[in-house]
Amino acid sequence: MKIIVTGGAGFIGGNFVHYMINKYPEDEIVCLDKLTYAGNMETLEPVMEKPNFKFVKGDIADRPFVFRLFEEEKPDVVVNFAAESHVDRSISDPGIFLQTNIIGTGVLLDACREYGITRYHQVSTDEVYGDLPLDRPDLFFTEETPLHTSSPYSASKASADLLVMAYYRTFKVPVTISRCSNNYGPYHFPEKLIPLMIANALNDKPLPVYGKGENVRDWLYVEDHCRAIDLIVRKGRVGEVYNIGGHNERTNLDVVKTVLRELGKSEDLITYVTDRPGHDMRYAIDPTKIHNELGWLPETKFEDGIKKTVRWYLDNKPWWENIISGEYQNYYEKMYKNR
Ligand code: NAD
Ligand code: TDX
Repeated sequence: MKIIVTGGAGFIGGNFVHYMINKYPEDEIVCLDKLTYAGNMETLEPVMEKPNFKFVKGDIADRPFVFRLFEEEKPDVVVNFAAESHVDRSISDPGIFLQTNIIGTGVLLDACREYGITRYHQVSTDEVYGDLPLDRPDLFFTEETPLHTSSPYSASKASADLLVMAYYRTFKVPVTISRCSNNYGPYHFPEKLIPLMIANALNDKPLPVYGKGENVRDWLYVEDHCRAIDLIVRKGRVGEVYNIGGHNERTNLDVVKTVLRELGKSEDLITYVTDRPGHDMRYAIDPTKIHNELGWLPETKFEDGIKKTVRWYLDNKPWWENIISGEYQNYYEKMYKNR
C-alpha cells in the first residue's frame, strides 16, 4: 500500500510517519509537507534513510503540484494532517487558515477524485463541536453533536469536514474523518501549552496561563491518536466520523502544575495573562463509537504520558532549542509581551 501523509513534518503527522514506518515496513510512505514555521525536517530525521520513505516539499493548496504528485505516485491512501493548527495564530491572522485548511483540503479531494484512491482520511479536531460548559461534567461530544465553532481555526477545520462529507455523498470519494482531542508528546511545537510550559520552566521564564487557567482540555498521548487513525484507515467504515479521546480531562492550571512538579520547578513561575478571545471552556470526547466498532482504547495514562513527554524534552533539547532561538522569538514577543 502507498500512503501519502500530508503535514508529516509537523507534530502529529511526524509521530504518525514514525509509527507507520516501523509498524508496516512493507508499505510505502510519501510525506508531503510545505515546511511552514511548524514543519521541521529534524522530526523526520529518524526515517529519512528508510527505503520505504520519501519526502516531498509542497503545498496542499497548489493544485498543479498536487495533481502532478498524485499522477507520479499513484497513492492508495491519503491521510491529511497538513493544516495551520494554532488557535492563537488564527485569531491574529485568519487568512492562511482558510487557504490551507479549506482550499488545501478541497485540492486533495479533487486529486483523489481524479486519480482514484481507496481511502481519504481527514484528520480533524474536537474543536469543530465548540465547547461545553464547566458546570455540566455529564456532557460529552459525540459524533452527532452539532458543529458549533468558536475560532477561525475551528471554523476552517469544520468547513474542511463539510467538504469531505460532500465529496463522499456527491462524488463517492471513500472518506473517513477523525475528530481528536488535545494531543501531547514528542515533537510538539513549543507554541502549544505543554511544550511551551516545559521550555519556559526549564529556562526559568514566567509560565503564561490564560485567564484563570480553569479551561478544561481532554489530553491524549500522541501515539494513541496515531494508532486510532491507523485503525480507522484500515477498518473504519467509509463515510463515517470517529471521535478520538480518552476521558483525560484536566484544567490548564492542573496541567501546568504537573509540568512544574515533574521538572522540580516552583509554582511561583505561573503568571496569569489576558485570556484568549472566544476561549473555549471545555472539550470532552465520548469515544464509545471507536471503542465499540474498532476496539480502540487509549493505552497511555496522562500521569505516564506527561512523564514520558517531559523526559523527551529533556533528552532532545537541541530539537526545541533550535526552534525557540529563531523566528519564534518574534512570535513570542508579539503574543506575550504586554499581555
Ligand atoms: P502542526 O502545526 O504541528 O503541523 C502541521 C504540519 O502541516 C507542518 O509540518 C506544516 O509544515 C504542514 N503544513 C501546513 N500548511 C501546509 C500546506 N499548505 N501544505 C502542506 N503542508 C502544510 O499540527 P499538528 O498539531 O501536528 O496537527 C496535525 C493535524 O491534526 C491538524 O490537521 C490539526 O488540525 C489536527 N489536530 C491537532 C490536534 C493537536 O492537539 N495538536 C488535535 C486534534 C486534531
Ligand atoms: O501560553 C498559553 N497559555 C494558555 O493558558 C497557551 C499556548 C495556551 N494556553 C491555554 C489555551 C487552551 O485552553 O491552554 C489550552 C491549550 O492551548 P493550545 O495548546 O493552544 O491548544 P488548543 O487551543 O486547545 O488547541 C489544540 O487542540 C486541538 C491544538 O492546537 C489544535 O490544533 C487542536 O485542534
